[in-house]
Amino acid sequence: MAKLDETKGHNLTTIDRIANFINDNPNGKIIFMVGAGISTSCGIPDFRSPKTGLYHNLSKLNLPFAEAVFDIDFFKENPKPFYTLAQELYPGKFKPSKFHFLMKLCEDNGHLQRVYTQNIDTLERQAGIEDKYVIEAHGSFASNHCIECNKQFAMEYFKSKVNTKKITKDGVEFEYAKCDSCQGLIKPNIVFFGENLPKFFFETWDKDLELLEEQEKGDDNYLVVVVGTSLAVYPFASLPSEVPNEIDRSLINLEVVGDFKEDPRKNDFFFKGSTDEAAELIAEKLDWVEELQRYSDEY
Ligand code: CNA
Repeated sequence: MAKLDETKGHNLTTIDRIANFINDNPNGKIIFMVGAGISTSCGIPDFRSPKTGLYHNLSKLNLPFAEAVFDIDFFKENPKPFYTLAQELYPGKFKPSKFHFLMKLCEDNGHLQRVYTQNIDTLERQAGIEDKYVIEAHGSFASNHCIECNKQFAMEYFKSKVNTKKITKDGVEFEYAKCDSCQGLIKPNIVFFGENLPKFFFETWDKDLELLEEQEKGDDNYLVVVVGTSLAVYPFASLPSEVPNEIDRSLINLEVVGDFKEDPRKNDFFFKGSTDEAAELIAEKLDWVEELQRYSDEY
């Protein structure tokens, strides 16, 4: 696909905006808001890309509607589609992308404020980004709980059940992970439709938002970079619209989405192309190419 770097009246490209921000501001900090698009090059399909997205591929699971795989009421009735998907997506099978490592390099160089991620693949942490910077807004596979009594369980228990499927004459069967206290179903702490986002997501965003609002008063400068997301799932999708007008927003994606489309601002930047290509171009401008390659090679 042709790369389009729209400049909307300002003379900088998106890549230059991000690279210059880092070069020119010793205290400059970036808030990344990311989605499934940063992990597609790792081999994990996103939800909504036509033909390759998970929703396109879910027909084999006989779901009443595609989102049912992440619907808590549906899971209570039939956990099998989620188990089938979990088996495909389980962390440990994938290597972080160039974009994950670019965010890690931002941390290494003191330019990372936060990574808000909708992804459940834990690749930000696997890229080495310190936990305090990563907000997994939709949870992850890392911990598990009973959906009836909330008892917490170690990752390994659910993992072992997901990985011991049986092939029967009726197809694939799983032995579902059940709570040893109440026999309720156990599921990873991934936020399903109909469940609340974790408290720390809202608490951290409130604090970061305060910093953005007070930028004028402090020594730090901030830039918001939205990457690889359709901005279709709320409340995460509303984060870019809450960013104060004075803060520049950049979007790196295959398409213009969400608030960048509905309520575009003069100081928005858009790079139309792959997230890994953007990572390489930004690294080139910053002389980070070798480190980026090293992270990728040594993983
Ligand atoms: P989505 O709705 O599938 O949107 C993905 C977006 O990324 C689309 O706008 C694509 O055009 C764009 N995109 C895809 N590949 C690339 C690429 N290589 N370069 C640039 N842009 C690209 O996914 P969202 O993250 O917006 O939706 C939120 C859901 C997806 C969350 O609840 C996640 O849990 C869920 N999800 C997570 C994963 C994962 O953990 N890797 C995978 C699939 C879905």
